Amino acid sequence: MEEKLQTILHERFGTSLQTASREEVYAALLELTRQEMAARPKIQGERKLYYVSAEFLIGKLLSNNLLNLGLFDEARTVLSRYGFTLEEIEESELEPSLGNGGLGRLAACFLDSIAALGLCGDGVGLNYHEGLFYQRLAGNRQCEEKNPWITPESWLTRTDVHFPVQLGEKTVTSTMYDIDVPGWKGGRNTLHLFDLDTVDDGIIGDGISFDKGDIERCLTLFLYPDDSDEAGRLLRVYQQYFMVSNTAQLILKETEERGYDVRDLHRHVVVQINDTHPTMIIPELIRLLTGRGLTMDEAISEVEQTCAYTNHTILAEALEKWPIHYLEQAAPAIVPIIRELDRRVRAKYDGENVQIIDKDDVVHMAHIDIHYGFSVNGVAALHTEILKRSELRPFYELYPEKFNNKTNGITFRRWLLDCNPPLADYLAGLIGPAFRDDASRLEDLLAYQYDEKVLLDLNSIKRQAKRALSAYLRETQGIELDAHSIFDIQAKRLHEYKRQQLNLLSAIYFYLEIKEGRHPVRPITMIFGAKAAPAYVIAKDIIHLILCLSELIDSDPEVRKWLRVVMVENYNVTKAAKLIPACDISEQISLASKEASGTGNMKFMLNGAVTLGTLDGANVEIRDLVGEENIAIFGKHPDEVIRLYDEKAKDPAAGYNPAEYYADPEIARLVDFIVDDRLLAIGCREQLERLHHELVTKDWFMTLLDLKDYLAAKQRLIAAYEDRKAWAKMSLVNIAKSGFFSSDRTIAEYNRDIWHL
Ligand code: 26Q
Repeated sequence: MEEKLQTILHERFGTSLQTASREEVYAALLELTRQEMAARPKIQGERKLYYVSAEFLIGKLLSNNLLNLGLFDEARTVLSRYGFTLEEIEESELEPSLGNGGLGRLAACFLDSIAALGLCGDGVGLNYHEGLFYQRLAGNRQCEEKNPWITPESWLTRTDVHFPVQLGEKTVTSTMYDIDVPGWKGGRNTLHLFDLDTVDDGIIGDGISFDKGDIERCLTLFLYPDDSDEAGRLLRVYQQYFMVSNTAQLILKETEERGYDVRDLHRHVVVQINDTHPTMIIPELIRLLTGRGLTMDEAISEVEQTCAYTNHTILAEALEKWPIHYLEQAAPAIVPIIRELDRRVRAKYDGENVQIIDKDDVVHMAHIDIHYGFSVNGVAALHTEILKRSELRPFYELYPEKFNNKTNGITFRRWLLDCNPPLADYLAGLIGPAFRDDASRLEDLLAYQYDEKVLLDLNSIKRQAKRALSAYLRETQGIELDAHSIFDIQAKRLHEYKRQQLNLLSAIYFYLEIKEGRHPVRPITMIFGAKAAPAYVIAKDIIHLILCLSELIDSDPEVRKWLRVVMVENYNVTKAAKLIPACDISEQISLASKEASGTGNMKFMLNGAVTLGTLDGANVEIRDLVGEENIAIFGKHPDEVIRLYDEKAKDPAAGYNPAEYYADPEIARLVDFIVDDRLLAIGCREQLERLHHELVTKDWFMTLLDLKDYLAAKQRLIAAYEDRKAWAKMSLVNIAKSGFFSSDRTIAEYNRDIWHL
């Protein structure tokens, strides 16, 4: 490798490893890695998977690709010979933030595992020019800025594949870009990202604003931060149709090129629809197949056996519904097909709640997927049960055989081997390297749970990671942390159901205790990482509170010795990889029944953090694996929460009422601090009062209901930290039991039950 790098550096920049800049070394490593990837065989198969997703949150690729190519250790050694680290070289790479959060990152982990297992499957999505906005923190607020990632030195390859797509009245011509997906020790698949040559980065104005009317110039400029931006909804439909029309045309073209008849599509192709965003692929495939001579019956039957749907949420507001006039405007070609699909459903079933087009002429995207797909899966055991029992119950009654669970997973290549080499290397020294290929072998670690030396080592690896994070935050944000304090981390999108506000009430509790002279046995560092959707008002108020509390504490020398509140700017995949190895307490505190799965919970566990969490999503499965004694569970049971919502649906005066909890002076003391003069002196009265009012009058996600139980659980966990050996044992058990959450296991299950590749 050293020689190859020298040659590239010499030929491209007339320099060498001795004299090159970090940027030049990055460019050379990128080129070398791209060459190595191109030399890997493409994974082939009689049956091919297309994983269609509006988001692929792939993150930086250099170290990850080197790892999968088996070049990671060599690269680290060669670089260190010339005084570089791989980490600092990778700083030259811009992160492709082509996703919002969990759903997009899951798609990226899945691509990694599909290739690792040698399965023939490509990802298909959109080539957003700007990733999810860059979050700048200023004036105790989030400011959104553009977040470009495409540079002349990137992983993208422009192809000569183009398709015509009818957008509204006009037909545009797409261009396909490819990114190689190298599998662990194996061949490669591809991520295909479609784009339009006419898109013009020059139309971006202040922050992330642009003219949404000019579709040809703005179509793939931005990834949508979620659906709370009213003005962007129509553009989002244009994007979705553009994505799936290209995907459908690619599928038919490749199937024919592979020598198969599209009349047999379902034997050679399976399409996994990642949430409802790619749903229009169903009518689009039907349209194209009828165009190729199949009858409507034949086309529908083929597509029904080809498409499978994954549901990622039970929050009603996140289930996509589009007024039919949006579709008429953006995707007129498929409207007649959607009407035909609706007609057929009406002929069979009369329940209003299972129709595709409702009485208000609104199209329910998930209903298309469930009627015209052969599989419907949830993403964690609890989530799938809730779908069957409540959210999708009428559909479960129609099609029980379609429903199945696939508990999410994460790729251990990125989330252990790549992000935490000290831990990975230590584990390899202890239990051998088998766990690198087969995550379930991490269980071999259990043999050491009473080994004092190992327990001490694990604690010192954690401390080393905490020091590394402190150094990083010092450089990037000028923040100094105490590596002997407890690192308590909540890193995920900001959303009321995830309840960052609950965590903040515990920060207020500790603050007030310290002010009254009762300090914790050891300092606590509370770290947040979270972006809020730009139009999500309360989420932004919560960020404001995090930042105001942080300022209040930092300016109080008496308190800051014992408590810190730190907000990491622009939380993304890169930041996650720095935070996760350094975490002691993993905050997974969503209102039970609301978090479909969570995947951050798995990443923290794998890196030895102990979970403080509710019985929600995959937390339930984490508890089942590690046992009650190795996790801190608190809060109301999901059944109880669902019951409270049901009561309120029947009678608005019944069910959960925050006022009843606010009447408790201990709770009021914490909540009222949000509008205490000390915070009002720092922050914005309007924002703080709005948040306070929301909590005491609405509190839709039942923060106050779980508050006391949460405080008690957190205090128990903090006390438990003082028995350093017992803590290390908990940490060890968490690492050892995390193998189940490898996305290799998840993908093997998708293949066994759904894809049959
Ligand atoms: C919907 C309509 C219009 C515009 C945008 C959207 C939209 C965009 C993104 C709706 C949902 C999303 C993202 C959802 C998501 O990330 N869900 C998470 O998926 C993870 C992977 O399965 C789970 O672990 C999380 O629990 C779930 O919240």
